[in-house]
This record gives sequence, structure tokens and C-alpha cells, in this order.
Amino acid sequence: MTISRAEFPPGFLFGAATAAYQIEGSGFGGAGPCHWDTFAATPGNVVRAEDGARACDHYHRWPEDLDLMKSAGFDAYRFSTSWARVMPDGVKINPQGLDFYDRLVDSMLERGLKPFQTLYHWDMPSALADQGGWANRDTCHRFADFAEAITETLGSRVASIATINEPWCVAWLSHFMGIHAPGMRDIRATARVMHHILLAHGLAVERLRGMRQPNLGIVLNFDHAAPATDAPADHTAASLWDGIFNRWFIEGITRQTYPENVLAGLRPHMPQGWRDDMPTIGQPLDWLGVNYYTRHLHSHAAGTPWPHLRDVPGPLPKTQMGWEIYPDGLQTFLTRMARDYVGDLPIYVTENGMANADQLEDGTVTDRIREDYLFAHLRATKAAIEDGANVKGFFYWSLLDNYEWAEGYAKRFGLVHVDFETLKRTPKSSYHALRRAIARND
Ligand code: IFM
Repeated sequence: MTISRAEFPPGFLFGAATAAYQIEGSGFGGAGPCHWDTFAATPGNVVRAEDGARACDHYHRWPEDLDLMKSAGFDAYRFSTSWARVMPDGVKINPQGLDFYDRLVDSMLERGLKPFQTLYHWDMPSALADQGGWANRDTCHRFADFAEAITETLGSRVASIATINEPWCVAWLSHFMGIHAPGMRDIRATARVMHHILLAHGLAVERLRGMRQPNLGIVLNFDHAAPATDAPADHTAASLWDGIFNRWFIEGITRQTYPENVLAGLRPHMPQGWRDDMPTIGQPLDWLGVNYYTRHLHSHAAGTPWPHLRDVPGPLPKTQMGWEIYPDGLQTFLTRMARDYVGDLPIYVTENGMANADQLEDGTVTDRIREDYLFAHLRATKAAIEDGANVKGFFYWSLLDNYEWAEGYAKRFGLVHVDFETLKRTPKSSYHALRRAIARND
């Protein structure tokens, strides 16, 4: 069942999201190496050791990609500006990199697309990774410098700026689980990054507020955490996961505290004096970005070290990533954010989408399963608005099939199919379904 623009409040924005490293091609335009280049070059980290050197070649093909968004009828485009492209050594400006984003933003505006910029979507310059990356407190100050430099160029033209994309991935997935760059499995580094990534956010907000830059926010990802059984130990496991994934970052920002059940494990490893940073972290936001994909079921893992938990496969249909399709979780998080944390502050669904083993046949891709996923999540968004959440827009992840990090190019999230040999773009049936829904005003 489809949906129409008229079912959302006036001014609600529809768009799509991408990220620099996943689409641009990090080998072009004088970009410096980033930690994903080296992570991918280390055997075993990324499927087929694929990297983002060429990706979708958006660096050269961006006019076609912006045209695709205009033809879809989108109101806004969520993109990221690569730190390693703008500052190849993490410090000095690469004018070619700035020019690229300068042209890109102008061209969005020419097409009537509101630019929603993200400052950090994971492309840490290798020169800073060499000095410890996010485990090093100094990186937070370098990030504020980057935020200031790029905002001097783009700030007057972008509609909004998010500091960080998905701090949980930057911290836990990358430093505790070792799945994303830099691929560490170290609880001390994890505790530091869990805190430093929010400090980087706070320092950047402070710097940009000093420049009178409006519409500052952050993009957090949320994972519905449910107990695998009714056993009290499984409830405890689910609630700890909820703390690690869903509460740590939003509570740091809105309450200037971290959840006790997570500190129980991380406290001995936190950087000295971390409490003194909480006022910087807890500055008011202008909006909150919610990324939502799935839920996980958790059980207590007896005899394992803290956090004593493991997830077990759930019964619901799954995407190509193996993620359960659970749209109710989106409604839950949007209403929970409004009720418990941000009140009336504008909330955007900054990412939602699914990977699917799409097939190009006779020049077309029919992905009804993605249409169903998309419309179910749009309905969940609408339900949250009816519950009172001030949700102002929805960005599908992603415009294009792209570099899915440790999964390489095999997992396809796009509304538009990309042939990674020829780089030809083919809009899928989901692209056309969303275009028709946005155009409908009845
Ligand atoms: O591809 C990623 C994106 O970079 C961040 N959010 C989740 C997406 C799908 O895994």
C-alpha cells in the first residue's frame, strides 16, 4: 500500500541520503588517504578487500545524481563532506576538495534541493588515525577546526549541518566489535571513543554557534532492543544493549549523563576528567536525526565477560543484510525521542532503508520488497507524528547502491541501481514508487 505527500504535515521534507566515502571515489580530486582505505587493504576486513577508491564515481557523475533526485521530486538531499577530501592530512585545506563541495551545493540549490550536510560520516584522515584517531582527545579539536573551515565556505548555503553520523558505529562497532575501521577490539579505546565522539560533536557545535551558523544537529542510530525470552537475565541483557546503543549518546547530549548500566562496564576505562566535558557535550541542539533499520533480540551470555550478552536470530523476514524488518521500531523511537528526550525539537528520519539482492533484467529493476519496506516505515513515521512527535522529514538510505563498508559492493541499498563495472545508473521500481507518492497530494 502506497502513501501520499498529503498524509504528512505541510512542509514535511522527502529526500535521500548518501555519504562521501560510499559514493564519491576517494581516489579523485586530491583527497588524502583515510582509515577506510587502509582497513580495506588489510585482508579479512572487507568482503573481497573492496575499497571506496572509485565507488560510484559520484565525484565526476554528480550532475546526473542530482538530476535523479530532482526527477524523483525530492525536497532535500542529505550528503556528507569528506574530511580527508577537504583536509588530506587532517589539517591543511585542499582547495580542489572545497571547490567540489562548493559546486555541489550550488547545483543542489539550482535544482531546488535543500542541502542537509553531515560533517563526519567516517572518513577519518589517515594522518590523524596515525595519531590514535578518536581515541586521542586532540582529534576532537582537529574536528572542530575542520567544521569551521568547511562552514566558512558552505555555511551560508546549507539548510542544516549534522556534526557526526552514528556515533555508536564510530565507537562501539569500530573499537569494541572491530567490524568497521579502525577495526579495534579494545575496551579502553572504546570507552574513550564513546566519550570523545560526543566531545567532538560538542566542540564543533560550540565553534559553529560562534560563527552564528543555524540548524545544528547530530545523527544517531537506534536499534530496537528486545529480550530473546521472558527470563529476567534476558531482560537485563536487552536493557544493557539499549543503554549501549540507544541511550548513551542521546542522554549524554540531552541530560549530560551516561546510563549507569553501561558505565558499570566502561567506567574504569573512561578518560580522566570526562565529567568536565559534559556541559560542552550537552549544548542545546536545533534538531535530532534518527537513523533506524532493525531490531535485535538479546540474551544473557553466561560465563562471558562484560557486557555478558549475545544476540539471537529473530523470526521476522530479513533484508539482504540479515536484518529483521520491524517498522514498529521506528514509530517507537520517534515517539520515545520526543517524549523522553527532545520534546518539541524537530526530528528528521535521516536514514531508513534496506539492502536487497536486486537484479537488473531487461534494463529494469523490480524491487517490490523495498517499496513495501519503505512505505511501511513511512507509515510508522506518520503514526509517530500522530502520536505527537515533531517529525519534519524522511531521508531514504540510499539514493544509490554504494560501498556498504565491510560488506563491500555486494549489499544494495539504493533506490537507483548502479552497475559497478559500467557505473550506469538505473532507477528501480522503488524509486518510481516513491516519486509517485511524493507527487500525490490527495
Ligand atoms: O551504509 C550505512 C550508512 O553509512 C550508515 N547507516 C547505515 C547504512 C547501512 O548500513
